[in-house]
Amino acid sequence: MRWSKAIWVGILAAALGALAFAQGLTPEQMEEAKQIYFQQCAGCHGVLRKGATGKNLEPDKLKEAGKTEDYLKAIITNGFGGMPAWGKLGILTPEQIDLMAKFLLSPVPEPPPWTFEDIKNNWKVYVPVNQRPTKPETTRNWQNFFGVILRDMGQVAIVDGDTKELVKILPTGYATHILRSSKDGRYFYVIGRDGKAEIIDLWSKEPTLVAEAKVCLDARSIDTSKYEGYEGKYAVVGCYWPSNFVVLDGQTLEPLKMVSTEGYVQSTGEFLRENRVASIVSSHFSPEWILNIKEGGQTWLVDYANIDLKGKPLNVRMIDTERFLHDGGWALDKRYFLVAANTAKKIVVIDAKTGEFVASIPVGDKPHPGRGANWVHPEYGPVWATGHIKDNKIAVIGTDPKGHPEYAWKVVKMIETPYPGNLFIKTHPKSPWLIVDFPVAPTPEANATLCAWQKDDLEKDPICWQVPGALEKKARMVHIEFNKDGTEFWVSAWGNVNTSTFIVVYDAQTLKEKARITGDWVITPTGKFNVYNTANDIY
Ligand code: DHE
Repeated sequence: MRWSKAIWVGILAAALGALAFAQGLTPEQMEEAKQIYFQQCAGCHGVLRKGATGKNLEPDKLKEAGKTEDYLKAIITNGFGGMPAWGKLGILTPEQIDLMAKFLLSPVPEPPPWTFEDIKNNWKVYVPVNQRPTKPETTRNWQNFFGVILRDMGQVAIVDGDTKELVKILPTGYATHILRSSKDGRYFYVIGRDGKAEIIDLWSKEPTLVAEAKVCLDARSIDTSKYEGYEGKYAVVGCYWPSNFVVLDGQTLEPLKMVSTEGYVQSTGEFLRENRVASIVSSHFSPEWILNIKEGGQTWLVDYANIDLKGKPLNVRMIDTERFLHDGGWALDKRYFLVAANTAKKIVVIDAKTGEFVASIPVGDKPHPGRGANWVHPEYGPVWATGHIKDNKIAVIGTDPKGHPEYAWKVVKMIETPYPGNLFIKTHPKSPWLIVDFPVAPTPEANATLCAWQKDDLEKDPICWQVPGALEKKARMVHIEFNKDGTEFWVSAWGNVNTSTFIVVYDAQTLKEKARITGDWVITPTGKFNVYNTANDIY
């Protein structure tokens, strides 16, 4: 007898339901817990709960380690290391915390699949390529637009960097994560936690969503082909679940190719179904993307020259680097790519020109650079820096093997910060300051604080200040972005979904507040991306 898929699914669901009942969870509670786990926990701990940036949460392992329901409730309420205090912050209710503690001690539910067919069926072109403008129709200075993520609203706001006016709000999807620009800056490419990718056209009279595709069920990264001759031809999305990368048409987001990243941890031979794609950058030296495969600890160089040609080889070079790769950015020369292996407490360096693994540099606990910050130091030459989630340190690394070989790929300076819990640091060639946030530090006062170090004199004490109004709004100051000419930088006040907050604009020379962007639409602002700086990798 051949059993239909529906019968199998029914049996599986019933089995899972029975398991859940065994842990005292009804099917409805199980659904709620799965939802909360996906929204708050899976990013760090993985859908299969094997751990990555966060710890392993498999029920057997928890039980073996003597982690009781009460212990789990206390951790979820009060936070731990870089993990937010979900209870204290008011994000989860005591009942939800109770539910989550039970859920963690229950068998791990099977995450659903998402096929190439599913992507095709969830792909839409809103404005065909031949109906898009051939030159900018907007009269605004679109190269100084900022794309501001309104995380919990599932929106991206386009704000005019010259006038600070809201130009347009576009619906993007659940918990939009990052924006990246096409090489000419015309398009913003958007990716959200729900795996939905979009293209926003900034040349239209007003910014317009021109295409969208639901590429996976969970994702964090997107980029485009930037090598000469291939500009904007392809886009690539790095998926968390299912673990794969998907190549799309760069103008329409039509899915072209799906490549699984399931595989083995080279050092242990362990097979990983959850082997997620973290950060992606697009090489300027060859038609290649650099993909960082988190759990497996590999950096993949994906040659996209032949990617949609039948019968041509798909050339992927896999380099074993370090485990739990996360975020990273280019050095000043845009040849060397530096990426955080956050649990290994290392920064990995890849040479995009030769395709070689150059160095693995020990830094502090849980490095988290965002894309990092680049400048030329009077003694060390070109340097790149990262902050850390768990340590109160900024590691400054020499990046000029030719001109300053004695400092290359070494931590030339470890700066002490007043708090741990940094997520992003940023500078601009025209600003003398390195700006640092503390959104995951353990106190609200630290979360509301920003610090600035003088780039050419790292011995000097920083200037730190609590942003007025942030504490009252229960907001964490997060993610710094400079405007096109580097005269000002913007920081988001990340509050909760019921409260509008603000984006504060500072003078990049004096650090004085210049303006505040407010309005009932400013809800949960997180990342902000200036068109010119994002297109040109200026950070
Ligand atoms: Fe992010 C970048 C993953 C939590 C805001 N985030 C990235 C990148 C990855 C990543 C892989 C690099 C993309 C690239 O360059 O191609 N982020 C994750 C997670 O897995 C994690 C830890 C947990 C999760 O569940 O998502 C996580 N990230 C957060 C947040 O809590 C932040 C502050 C708000 C949010 O959206 O949830 C956040 N992440 C950002 C931002 C960037 C980012 C703003 C881009 C920084 C930049 O300047 O490029």
